[in-house]
Amino acid sequence: MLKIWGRVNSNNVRKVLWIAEEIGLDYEHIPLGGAFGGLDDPAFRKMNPNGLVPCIDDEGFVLWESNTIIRYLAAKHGKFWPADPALRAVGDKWTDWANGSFLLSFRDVLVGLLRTPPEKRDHAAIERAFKATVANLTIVNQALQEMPYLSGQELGLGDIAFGGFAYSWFGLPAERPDFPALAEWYERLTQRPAYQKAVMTPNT
Ligand SMILES: N[C@@H](CCC(=O)N[C@@H](CS)C(=O)NCC(=O)O)C(=O)O
Repeated sequence: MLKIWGRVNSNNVRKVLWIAEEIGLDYEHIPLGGAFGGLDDPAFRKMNPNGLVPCIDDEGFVLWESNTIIRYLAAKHGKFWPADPALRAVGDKWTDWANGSFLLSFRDVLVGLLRTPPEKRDHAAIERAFKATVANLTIVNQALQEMPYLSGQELGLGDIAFGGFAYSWFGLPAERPDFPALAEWYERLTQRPAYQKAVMTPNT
């Protein structure tokens, strides 16, 4: 059976759990990292020498890197994996952008507001990161004004890669600017049982 390692409050882990749920896979989830520890266990390091989650073992095939994992599961099961290269690239673009661009700004917001006690926060750094996050979300909002999903006409990998960040954004204890198209897309995600189960878990 597919095994998935990783704590559920990690957006990189959430996307893997979410796609497994959307596809309807049988899997075993093993919480690891953060408060669960275990990243330095020799057995885990052997699977992922980076000592990071998520990591999967699919019947003996071990894989790490969240975006690679969701691409692998999509390709293997023929879901969220359009044959048309251009259509596939639309989803791929957002998948790569989510971690390669968006997370660069959002990480400091998340860590600052959710994982740092108020008295220890670097408010200037959080404000800078928040502004950069808003600029990035303006791009997402614009895209969602033009198509119902980040991956095109249907839910796809780009949405799955970004959906965890959206959940964190809408749960932030901060005043957020209005992004109507993003909010409407997010509302649709929250109606999906797989998203509810895999992504809408406590952030801290
Ligand atoms: N690029 C990697 C990043 C993996 C990563 O940074 N994982 C974090 C959680 S999001 C981690 O394992 N942190 C240590 C911990 O959870 O204790 C991926 O997308 O899988």
